[in-house]
Amino acid sequence: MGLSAFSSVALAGAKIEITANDQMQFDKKAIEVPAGEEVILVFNNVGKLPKAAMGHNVVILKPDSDVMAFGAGAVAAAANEYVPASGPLADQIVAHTKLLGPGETDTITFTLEAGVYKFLCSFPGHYALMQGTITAK
Ligand SMILES: [Cu+2]
Repeated sequence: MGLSAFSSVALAGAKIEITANDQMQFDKKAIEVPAGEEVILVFNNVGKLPKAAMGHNVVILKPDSDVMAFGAGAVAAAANEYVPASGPLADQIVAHTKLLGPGETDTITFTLEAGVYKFLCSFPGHYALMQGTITAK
């Protein structure tokens, strides 16, 4: 049992929490997770502004994706809450949360091979500030 308790500490990165706020900021910019293991991501929008003005999501892109080009192109996917559903941009998506309004939470799970993944909020205009990296190793 001692070994198992130790293991759960070592794997604490398998559950991650990210918040976003009305200042267009994620609370984390660099996250590490274990490669090849299921990761639980809990995403909270702790802001107060309406979703139409300040909605947030977390979109995780494959390594080598161009986050700026993705953010610019995602504007065209308004009908799908700014997450492209098909085409070259959609092909870059590893996982994404729902677009959240104030006080909302979404939980997703995904598994990453070793690598450095970029994440962003794809709400129009947010990606310049709202991006970071998830390193799986
Ligand atoms: Cu946002």
